[in-house]
Amino acid sequence: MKIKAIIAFLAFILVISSGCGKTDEPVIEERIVFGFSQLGDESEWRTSSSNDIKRAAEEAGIQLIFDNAQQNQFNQIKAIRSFILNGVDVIAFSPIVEGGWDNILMEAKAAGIPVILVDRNIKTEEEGLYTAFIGSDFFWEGVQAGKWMVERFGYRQGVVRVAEISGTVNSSPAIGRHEGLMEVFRDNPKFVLAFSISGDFMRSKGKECMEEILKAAPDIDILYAHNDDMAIGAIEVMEEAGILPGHDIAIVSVDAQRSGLEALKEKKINCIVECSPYIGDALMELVFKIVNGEPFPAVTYIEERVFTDRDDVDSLPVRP
Ligand code: GZL
Repeated sequence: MKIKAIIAFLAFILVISSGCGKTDEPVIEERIVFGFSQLGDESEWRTSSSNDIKRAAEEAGIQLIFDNAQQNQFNQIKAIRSFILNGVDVIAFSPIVEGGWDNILMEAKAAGIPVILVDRNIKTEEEGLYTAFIGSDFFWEGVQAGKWMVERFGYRQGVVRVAEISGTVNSSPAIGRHEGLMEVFRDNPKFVLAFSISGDFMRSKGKECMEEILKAAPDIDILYAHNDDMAIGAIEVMEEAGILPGHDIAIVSVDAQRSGLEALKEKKINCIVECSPYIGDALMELVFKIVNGEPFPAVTYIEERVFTDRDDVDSLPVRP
């Protein structure tokens, strides 16, 4: 009997020491801490982007530290540095402009913290300063805008004159959307960029730009606005001047957010190239893969569509 008792006791010790016995200690999963620097809140698109990232982090159980830089690169750099000092697991940011990021990204690299570019891209002197990019192909968007112009106006005799209200100077969307359009115009020389001015992706500046365009190039056929907010601002000025938007002057916009789609339904905008801010879930998936050491794509382009005033209204997306 004694032997059996001793064996049972030794077995008990073995089980406990091996840790395979049941423990009532709660297993606390370490939550991923994710620092995100948002560039600002200049447009409907940006608001949708911020809301989607917050929603996706909440649903993924990721602890999000969110900073709004109010359209100031220095604030973004400060936010990224604070994420580094906080020792977050992953940093991501939507870079307001392409340049000026090398030093802060070298600090993140030295701290061993992976960095994801979200939405916009950057240019750096050094290679390998960020881990992945997830966003849109802005050059493709510019090409789609140009293709619609050729399809809708290519039959015209003579020159087709286009004015451009571009986004934030030196931002990757403004650069890509311009270069994509120029690519199409190189193959269709009857299309001429008669005037270009930056509206910083803001509705208020879109109004100011359209006033300038009506002074400098009143005889344009098409307005190309790099986002809906600036297109809506331009529409207000056109209507105040007795110009029928989408008719007297055709309008091509980018984003396909709520106000742009409303104007498309009213045929005040003729074509919108979609730029999707709804990348929150894909971003969180990328964060998990990077943290868990799983394979992940270095570049993820979001699928996007082109909407026109000839689409069935019921087929258009409904935006929150
Ligand atoms: C594009 C994004 C742009 C949107 C604008 O990915 O960076 O910035 O097109 C927004 O509406 O302001």
